[in-house]
Amino acid sequence: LGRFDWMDALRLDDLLTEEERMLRDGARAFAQDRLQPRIIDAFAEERVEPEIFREMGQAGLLGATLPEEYGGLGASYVAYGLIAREVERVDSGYRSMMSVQSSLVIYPIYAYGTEAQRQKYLPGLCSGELIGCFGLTEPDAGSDPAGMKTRAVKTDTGYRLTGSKMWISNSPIADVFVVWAKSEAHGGKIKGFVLEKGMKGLSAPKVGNKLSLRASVTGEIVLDGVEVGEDALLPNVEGLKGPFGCLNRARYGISWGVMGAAEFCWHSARQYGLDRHQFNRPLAQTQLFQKKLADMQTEITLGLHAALQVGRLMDEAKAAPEMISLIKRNNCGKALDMARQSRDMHGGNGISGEFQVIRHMINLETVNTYEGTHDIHALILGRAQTGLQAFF
Ligand code: TGC
Ligand code: FAD
Repeated sequence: LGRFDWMDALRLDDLLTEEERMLRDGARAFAQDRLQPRIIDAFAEERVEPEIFREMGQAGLLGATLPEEYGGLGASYVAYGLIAREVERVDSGYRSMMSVQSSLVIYPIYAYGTEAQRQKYLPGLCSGELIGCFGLTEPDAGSDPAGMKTRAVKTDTGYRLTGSKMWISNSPIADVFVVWAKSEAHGGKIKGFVLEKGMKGLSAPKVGNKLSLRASVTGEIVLDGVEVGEDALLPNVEGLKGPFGCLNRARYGISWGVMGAAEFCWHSARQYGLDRHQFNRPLAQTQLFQKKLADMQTEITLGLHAALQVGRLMDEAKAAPEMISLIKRNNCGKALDMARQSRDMHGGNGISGEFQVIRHMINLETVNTYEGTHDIHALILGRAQTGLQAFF
């Protein structure tokens, strides 16, 4: 008979390669040694620490799937997911910083950019010397990015961009801005542009009073007639499939990441139940407590194995966007439920920042919303099985 490891019920570990286990262990050590000691205060003080990008870069956590010649590790998408899980075990905001940089900035420059753009930006983005952001959402275009108003107009030397982006992770501290706009010169189709901090007409004010993801800064991108050269255009993609190609990767990473946050909440509830006694016995010796722990163990195990399967398919270039919607939606929704449950199992202590579960719970509200809300992914899956479009 096999051995049962309560923390790895279906032996995910056996399904990883030696290299993936090594990268996972390195990411775990980095996250626990460098990120965990800072997060309680950083969240409480809404403090963003840009130097984290350089530290992540040194640890090889940025652009890990990129070929080595551009600053990556040539790692698998499974390894990328394992990194996201370890970082988000500490905080969703830190994972956000990592995944925007890797999937939403490094990836489009690599996949859609010229060789000159790759050479110019990728090494600095992978080392964390440069910080990137991704501007798709607008004040009046969130779930429906096709409704964007940002425009690129052709000039003699390039393009003039006008519009505004809203809810953009990292934008107030970004050096590099990947911005999506409708381009007149391309028949009104959506095109990507790479902008740089300091360009005339470009600003990125911070969004204040954010009660979730407080360790990751969020801002606007204001484009007040920003003039760029032809070399700012990402030439190799047009239409919504440009930004969605990036989102597929980020959403996939999130499906692993949120399982890391959920694992933290599960382990914390288990330990709390063992330590705390009421009615002359540990809370963990009550049937209700054990049922909740069993539910968490089950959902996390299933969520991780589903993410692993999609990761393997991504590495074989066989993953469909609907598969990613399924795991992004399921894992975010389940992680949020588990964080709420864990908060409850900690009783009054559950609302204290010291026990950390309420921070995960509050963060997961954002993660369940960004990169396509829970309901938007339901509509993507509903369309895929009925053939009927229910968005409008
Ligand atoms: P639809 O007609 O479905 O598609 C339009 C074109 O796009 C292509 N496409 C995809 N391509 C690749 N991967 C995908 N996942 C794709 N989904 C669609 C599609 O093939 C088509 O191409 P073409 O060549 O035929 O034109 O478009 P729609 O307008 O009906 O879209 C509807 C909907 C709801 C599915 C879509 O707009 C959607 O997913 N909305 C959610 C928006 C979203 O996810 N925003 C994310 C913003 S970035 C962010 O949140 C970062 S937070 C990161 C952090 O801090 O960690
Ligand atoms: P809306 O689209 O207005 O949705 C509001 C509600 O209506 C949701 O419940 C939604 O599910 C529902 N809804 C919408 N349409 C339908 C429909 N057809 N049928 C049924 N229900 C519907 N964006 C970026 O581009 N880059 C970033 O880096 C980035 N970072 C973010 C960081 C944070 C902290 C946050 C909060 C958001 C970030 N976003 C970013 C934006 C994020 O992707 C959007 O918030 C998200 O896509 C939802 O858009 P919205 O907020 O406009 O909500």
